[in-house]
Amino acid sequence: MNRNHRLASAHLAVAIAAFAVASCLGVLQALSIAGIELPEWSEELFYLSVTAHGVLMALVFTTFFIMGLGYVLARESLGRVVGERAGWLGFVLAVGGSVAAATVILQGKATVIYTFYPPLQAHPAFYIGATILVVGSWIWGGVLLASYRSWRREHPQDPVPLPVHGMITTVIVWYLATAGLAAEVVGMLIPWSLGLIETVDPVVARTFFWWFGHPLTYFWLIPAYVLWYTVLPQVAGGRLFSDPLGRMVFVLFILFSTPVGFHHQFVDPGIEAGWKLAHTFSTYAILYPSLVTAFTIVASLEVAGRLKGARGLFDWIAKLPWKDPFFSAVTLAMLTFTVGGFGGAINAAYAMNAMVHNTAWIQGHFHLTVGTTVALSFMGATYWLLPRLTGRELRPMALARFQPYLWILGMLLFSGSNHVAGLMGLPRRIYDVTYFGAEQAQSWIPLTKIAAAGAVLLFFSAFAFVFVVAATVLAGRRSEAPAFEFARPLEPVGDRGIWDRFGLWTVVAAVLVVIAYGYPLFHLLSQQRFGSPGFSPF
Ligand code: HAS
Ligand code: CU
Repeated sequence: MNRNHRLASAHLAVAIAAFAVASCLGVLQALSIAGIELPEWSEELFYLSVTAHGVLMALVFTTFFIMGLGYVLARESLGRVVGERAGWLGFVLAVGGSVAAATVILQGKATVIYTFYPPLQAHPAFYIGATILVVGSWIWGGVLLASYRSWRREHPQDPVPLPVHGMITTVIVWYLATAGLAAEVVGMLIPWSLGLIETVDPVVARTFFWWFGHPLTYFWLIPAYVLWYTVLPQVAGGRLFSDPLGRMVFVLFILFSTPVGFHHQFVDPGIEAGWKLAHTFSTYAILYPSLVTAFTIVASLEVAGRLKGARGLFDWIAKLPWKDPFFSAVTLAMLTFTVGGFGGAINAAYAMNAMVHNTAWIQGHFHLTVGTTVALSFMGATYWLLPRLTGRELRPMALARFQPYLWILGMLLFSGSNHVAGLMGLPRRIYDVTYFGAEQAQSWIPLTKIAAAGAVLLFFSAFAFVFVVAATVLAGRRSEAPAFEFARPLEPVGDRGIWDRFGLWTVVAAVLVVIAYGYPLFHLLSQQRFGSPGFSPF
């Protein structure tokens, strides 16, 4: 194990362990929805599993992976991680918080799904554990910022290396996002679950949740973009088409990730239509950096193909290294995002949202976005990182090559059928899709079976991924660790420019958050409020 990267490796190990457990739960849920009898299964276990799967995948796997990746990139492109001891403290806190939350979930005392909407109420250890996980991640953010500052003092005029530009963006988005979460969890849910206050206001809590919940999705996505911009063109044998475009994209995420949360609350009463429209506009603004990314990355790949001798319109695609598991995983993840992102634009349109909200379409959408675009990018990143961190070759290579394709096939079936079933009215998060024999429900049932077949393939793909990780770490052939190389841009970058002014952009972003949430929250709170006591159905 590379001694410089112990802290990062510890984070990545926790991420992959969480992913392994959550993958097993995922396939059970899909089989259950398809009406397949599982031994000892019940409604209670189903919802427990949905909660554990969501929390472990969306909150634990992603956060730990991103933290690990951040440390690797800081060390390799800035040559330092400042405050490594604090980093270990953050790690211990994050593990402790996750274990506390996972324990009460598995005991059936926190069956509140990963969005933990009140009035569903969990055991206090769930909310406190989640808070401690976030505190751990704040320390990680502080370590990255300290490393950046230390580098900046030595290089006042240089543009920060792009991988770290992206990770600093991630940290800023995370701080802005988790302010909303802290208000909800510390200000409302923890005192409520401890019995210090009797009731909680669901609409206010949901509003704080989505202040956090949407930028959370970009907290997952930006590190994947970092890999696409800074590693993928290098692995493909090309150049990054434009470095400043990458910086602009990251800065736009700082600005527009947060003031968009009402697109999750179109059907919530109590929020004025005008504000829902305002958040719709900012949602469409946040499509722009992804469209720029699509252009820049495809152009970078074309450069790679042309450097390898392609001359025709599309023959550069065949010249790309499709057998490299990092390359295929990440490129398939990107291709998936063309569909998943398009679905996002549909969700963001008020009228169309009414058709898909709370249906299986949504689980189709987020298994394409976070479940493939992000997760498959991270799996690919693991194939890139492992030989560099362990000094061992991937083993078995054939399985690593095959795994991303199996994931895509499984996801095509799983997510495709969920999208269609959602349009036909299948609600999300339900235990019994027969609806006690309702006629409309008949049309959903074949689709749930296709989804289950997809989920089985996804399970095998996840298993293959975890197997490759374990086999490589334990028994991979030792060889000299390849260097961490990042893509060079086509044109050299000049001096530090406007896109490196993180302080300025954070202030602008904070102002946008205050505009987007200040008045709506003031308006909500100035009306007479009615709270709800807690419910736990199981
Ligand atoms: Fe979403 C719901 C809108 C992106 C995750 N989203 C969710 C939920 C999750 C989630 C988890 O407006 C469910 C929450 C819940 O439990 O209730 N989403 C959007 C929009 C975008 C978007 C506008 N979502 C994401 C990402 C996620 C994510 C990213 C996770 C990582 N989403 C919504 C809305 C809802 C929603 C509503 C609420 C629905 C409801 O009613 O509940 C945009 O950011 C998407 C922009 C993306 C693009 C695509 C660009 C394409 C690229 C790939 C190019 C590469 C190529 C490869 C072409 C415009 C960059 C070339 C390869 C070669 C070989 C040539
Ligand atoms: Cu959103």
